[in-house]
Amino acid sequence: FSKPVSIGDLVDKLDELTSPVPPEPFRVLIVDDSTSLANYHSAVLEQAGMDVKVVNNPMEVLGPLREFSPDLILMDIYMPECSGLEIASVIRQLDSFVSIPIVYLSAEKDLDKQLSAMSLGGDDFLTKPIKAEHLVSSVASRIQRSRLLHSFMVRDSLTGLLNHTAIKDQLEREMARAKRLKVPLTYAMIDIDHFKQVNDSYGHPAGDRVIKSLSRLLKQRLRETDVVGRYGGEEFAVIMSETDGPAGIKVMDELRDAFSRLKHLADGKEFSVTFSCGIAEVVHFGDAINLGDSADKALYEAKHAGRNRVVL
Ligand code: GH3
Ligand code: MG
Ligand code: MG
Ligand code: MG
Repeated sequence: FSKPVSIGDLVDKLDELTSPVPPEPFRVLIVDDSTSLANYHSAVLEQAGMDVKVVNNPMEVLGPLREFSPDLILMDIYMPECSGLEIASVIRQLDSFVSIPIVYLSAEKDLDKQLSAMSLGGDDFLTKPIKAEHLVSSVASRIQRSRLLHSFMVRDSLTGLLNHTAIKDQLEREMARAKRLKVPLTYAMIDIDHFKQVNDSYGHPAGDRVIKSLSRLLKQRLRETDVVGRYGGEEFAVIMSETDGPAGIKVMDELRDAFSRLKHLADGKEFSVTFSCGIAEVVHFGDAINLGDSADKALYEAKHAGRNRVVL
């Protein structure tokens, strides 16, 4: 190695390389009034391992857009009910879909018309008829780039955990899911104790290593279905689906104990660090409850009761 590499970075890299989670197949939504063409393009993309949904009536695009959550939309332009350009500009006005790639697939050969289509929220223009390999490679490369961009948008750069915005989005989604399925949900907020002192005594880079070691512990010990994020500087959030408060306490208290036992090293000096945790649960869905506020309150109590503890 030309540059010094920390054990932590190597562990992270190894985690990535040995991750048992296979990549999700690319999801493509085809909007085309021609059933036969749509089915042909769908077959081509499915042959390449992608998940495809077809919508023949553009007015019915919103449902599949929400439920299927495609990586990319392949959009016809001339359709009797409504033009693809109009649909694209509507989709672009929805917050959740501002960045979804929209690729026009049309017989339109006029360059000016193609350009004006792009200005209405399209990302690319492919002309029909199109060779199967060309369609597959155009769609795949767009999706790869957009997934990569998306992963940078939602990840915190120091720890690789979800960032503040992403964890809040995820909490809303998990709340909706828990309500729909009537299953409990637990939300935990973690705040490292006296972190200012850690920085003051051992330096900011040592503080950063403590943050990374906690994030690694959270990633290793929590379930695949738990959602972990870095909420702020030395604050973390965990969403545990299908878990009630008491079960959540057990999980978080084990983590608290494990973290407090870690030995950190700076300038040859050994030290340990603790965290406090506030937990909120939803079990009765009639109650209007703000999980963020409740967890915050519990965290405040944990701090005031002396830190290094978990409070529900
Ligand atoms: P408490 O037990 O009450 O939480 O005390 P505290 O010192 O942890 O609380 P406070 O919120 O006052 O201080 C948090 C400190 O965390 C302040 C800031 O300098 C430090 N911090 C925030 N983000 C980072 C970071 O990314 N890296 C490092 N090294 N320090 C950070
Ligand atoms: Mg058409
Ligand atoms: Mg704090
Ligand atoms: Mg703190």
